[in-house]
Amino acid sequence: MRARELGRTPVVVGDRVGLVGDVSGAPDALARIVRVDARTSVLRRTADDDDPYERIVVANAEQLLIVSSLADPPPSLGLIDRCLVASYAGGLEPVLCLTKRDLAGPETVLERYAALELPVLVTSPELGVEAVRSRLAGRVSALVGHSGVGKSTLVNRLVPDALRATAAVSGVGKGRHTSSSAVALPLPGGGWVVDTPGIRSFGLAHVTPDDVVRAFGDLAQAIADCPRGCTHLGPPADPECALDELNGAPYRRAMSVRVLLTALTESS
Ligand SMILES: Nc1nc2c(ncn2[C@@H]2O[C@H](COP(=O)(O)OP(=O)(O)OP(=O)(O)O)[C@@H](O)[C@H]2O)c(=O)[nH]1
Ligand SMILES: [Mg+2]
Ligand SMILES: [Zn+2]
Repeated sequence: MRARELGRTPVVVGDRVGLVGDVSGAPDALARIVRVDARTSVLRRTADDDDPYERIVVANAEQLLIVSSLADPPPSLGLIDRCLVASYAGGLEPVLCLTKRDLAGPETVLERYAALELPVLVTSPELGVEAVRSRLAGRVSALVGHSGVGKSTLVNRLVPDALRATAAVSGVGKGRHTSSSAVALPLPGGGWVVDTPGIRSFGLAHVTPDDVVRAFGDLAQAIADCPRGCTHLGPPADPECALDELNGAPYRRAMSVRVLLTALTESS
């Protein structure tokens, strides 16, 4: 339980805390959280873009696995864009995790994000999870995505005694979620994986275009030359955006980041 002196300080999954009391973990043992350590990263989302109430999805995660199924439900590029934006803004390294390869191919999704040079994991019941395992080894990673994309299925394959409930995709989009709270589980080889409940949208009311662009070293330097208040979308919105002066790979990356930034101007 929380100690009274914590006041309103939120305690979220991934937080590192100080405990006093009985930390044996035995049934009926009672310990109090007396301190929440400074966070190294914070993944935030708002309920939607018009409701600026911010919630923290996970604290201290180093990686965000953006989980999308290739079919059933079909991939939502808009949600992937939004999760990428939140990940860059929150200081997490994004990883694209495409599930249900047995049902459809990954080509269209991969093409959209190619210039971002993201790590990509592709899974299916027939493929082993070794690549996922080595990606997560020794690090704190969170899984986010729509309901029914296979987050808990993947966690169960990584952490055999996790026993996370999974369920057929029947009520997706109707507010039915199989997992109802975020849980951090220790990985057998070290590191943690955080399974989160499915989300329908990812509100970005708290994110500015600069937050996103600054996650890319070369682009961060370039936008120092942008006019004040530039949204980096290019003409006609920003005819003097310095991203248009780039060439080669940085230019291609900048144009991909622009695709993501349009998520900030659309509603979730
Ligand atoms: N064909 C196929 N089905 C899969 C795959 N991965 C998961 N599934 C199925 O997809 C359904 C949903 O999986 P879950 O793991 O419960 O999905 P979730 O993302 O945890 O869903 P929420 O907890 O509601 O957010 C289950 O019936 C799984 O068996 C896959 O690679 N291929
Ligand atoms: Mg789940
Ligand atoms: Zn600009």
